[in-house]
Amino acid sequence: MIKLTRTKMILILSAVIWLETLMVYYVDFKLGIEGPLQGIISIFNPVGFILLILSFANFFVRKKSFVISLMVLFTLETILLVANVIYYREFSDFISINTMLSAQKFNRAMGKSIVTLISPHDVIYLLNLILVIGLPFFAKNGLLSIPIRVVNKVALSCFSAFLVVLNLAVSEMNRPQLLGRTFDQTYIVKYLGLNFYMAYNAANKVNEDTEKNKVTTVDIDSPLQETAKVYVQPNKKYYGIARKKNVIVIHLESFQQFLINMKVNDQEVTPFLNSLYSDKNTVSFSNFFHEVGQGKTSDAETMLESGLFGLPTGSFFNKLGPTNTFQSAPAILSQKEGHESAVFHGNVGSFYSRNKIYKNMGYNYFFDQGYFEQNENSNVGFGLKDKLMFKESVKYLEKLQQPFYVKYITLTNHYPFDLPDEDNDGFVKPETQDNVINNYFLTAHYLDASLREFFTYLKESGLYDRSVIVLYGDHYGISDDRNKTLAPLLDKNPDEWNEFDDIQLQRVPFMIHMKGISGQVDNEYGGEIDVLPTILHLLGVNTKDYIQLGTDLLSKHHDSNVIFRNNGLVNKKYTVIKKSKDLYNIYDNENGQLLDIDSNSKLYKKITKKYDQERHLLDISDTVNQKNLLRFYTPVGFKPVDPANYDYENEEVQLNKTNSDLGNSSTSLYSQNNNKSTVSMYATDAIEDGN
Ligand code: GP9
Ligand code: MN
Repeated sequence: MIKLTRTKMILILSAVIWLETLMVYYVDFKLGIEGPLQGIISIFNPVGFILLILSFANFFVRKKSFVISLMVLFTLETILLVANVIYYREFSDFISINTMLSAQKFNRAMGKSIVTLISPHDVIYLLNLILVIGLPFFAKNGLLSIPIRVVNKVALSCFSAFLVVLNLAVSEMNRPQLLGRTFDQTYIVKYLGLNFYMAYNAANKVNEDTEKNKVTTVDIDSPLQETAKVYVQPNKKYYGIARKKNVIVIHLESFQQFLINMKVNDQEVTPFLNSLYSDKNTVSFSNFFHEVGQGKTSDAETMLESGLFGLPTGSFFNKLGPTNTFQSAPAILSQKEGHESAVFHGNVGSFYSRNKIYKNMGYNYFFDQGYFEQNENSNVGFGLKDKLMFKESVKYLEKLQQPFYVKYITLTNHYPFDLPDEDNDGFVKPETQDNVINNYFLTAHYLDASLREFFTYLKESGLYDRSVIVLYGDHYGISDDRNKTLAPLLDKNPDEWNEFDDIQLQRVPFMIHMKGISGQVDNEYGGEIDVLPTILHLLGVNTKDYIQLGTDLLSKHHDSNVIFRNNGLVNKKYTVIKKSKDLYNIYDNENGQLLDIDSNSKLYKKITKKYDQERHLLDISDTVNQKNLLRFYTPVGFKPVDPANYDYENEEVQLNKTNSDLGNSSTSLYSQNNNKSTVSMYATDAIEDGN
């Protein structure tokens, strides 16, 4: 009979959970582990936490207490693992504290016919049952009664904690801001392990709840009063001109305004967008800025859909989106104007918790990566190449009831801007010493070509005439630390580059394209927060009762102060950066020079007062979001969204059912085309498409 010491017992049981966790990672979960470093991290990430948890039993001196606590901890770890496996099989997601508390969903997975969710290798978990039952038996031998020396106990726990910290450090190196930006819970599990994810999720939940619980219904009063002051009257010339049209929003990933009309090696980088920019049917903005924080793409989405800002740190989508109340574009348009809504995106649906948030926003459909045909060449970076995403979307788009509100989130023009050679149609990249910059022009060029193909289809199929198409760049692609290398391509001197230039480069495109709109390049200053009221007014929806913090860009009363999430303000005349509590750098936009004025001067005081006033909008936004205040306020005529009404599985079946249920009254393009698909009208030169 083997004589086990306490330490050996803990190590053996930890090893069992560790190996089972690895089996779960590689057999049950789809973590998208790529490359050797991620592989190594994923193999070792469970160790620290498991040891830390099981070694807790060491702190019980009496043998009986030690054995019982070890049994309990080991059983808990097993339950956690098995429950996650079963839950994942149903939802492709991990258990969060919220799902445990909202019994409905949890029970759905746990209560689902066990046969459908069970897999042959689950038999291995029975081993744990045997171990637990056998534990008191092993305890009979003498050695387990010898308590571990205090130093050793502490050493084991410290060593485990050290492993957790080491894991965190290596992961942050491989994926900077892993926790700060909380891209995706899959990433947290892949890099930091399931236990870490559960603990992190629980800590966040406690944090959020303390914030939210401090709140009462009257807390909405002040944001309501303040946003009422923000609202501006729409411009009669534009109000309602897109009523009952389809809305196609195209999110241009990492696309900066400087690309528009730019030439590299005598070639236009984005010839199609250039033509659109000055088209007689496009209102284009030349002084439009992104306003995202760490949540980047998701912050842009937050502003455009909800009219509120992202958070000061992290992504609102991940942190609060899954549980917050929204009054956002898809629900407003569905309720006011009858739009059916959908999102198309080539990445997995769990990224930025989109698969949860879109339900809270009232999106009828979300077509993520899994809905698109893929092969070994179709993906790059985060997912499906744009040309294929657009093409693949059409079989769903044509079946949406019109008018529809759809959003396309492009992906290929994303850091590090990789594009296989065979996808290059002959574009010659610039040759700076920074390959990221060089490649950026190539992927932007590719994105441009994918848009041309999509527009051609829209025209072919007739959708074009019935749609307003909104395009915007979500945020920078070239980060500030690369701007000096970029400068010569923009005909700027890198030695003179400064913070003023960095801010000016945060311009991104914003274009509204619609047949019959009186097109022009509008030099008004604005930012992403202004898009929602602008679009809603074009569609003839009154925004007065909504808590939205931007102002209609087409209104004569538009507020042209643009505030950045983490510092800075730009308006028609000045660019202001706060350096410390009472020190502001104020630049004159006309010449880029620092204003040489005394901090006691009237002008300085006026500008800095305005700065603080405008930035107060961020505080209002944070209060509304962090306290989830929209749950206490429902605008007149708006029905709160029930996320349970939306299901993003088997969406093709849902679409077909709606089309056939509606019969002759179906307004989808497909129905209008006598139930004939328009997919063959889509032409792409993407090589993966067999061309
Ligand atoms: C991921 C994509 C990129 O799905 O939207 O997000 P980003 O890294 O730009 O925030
Ligand atoms: Mn982005």
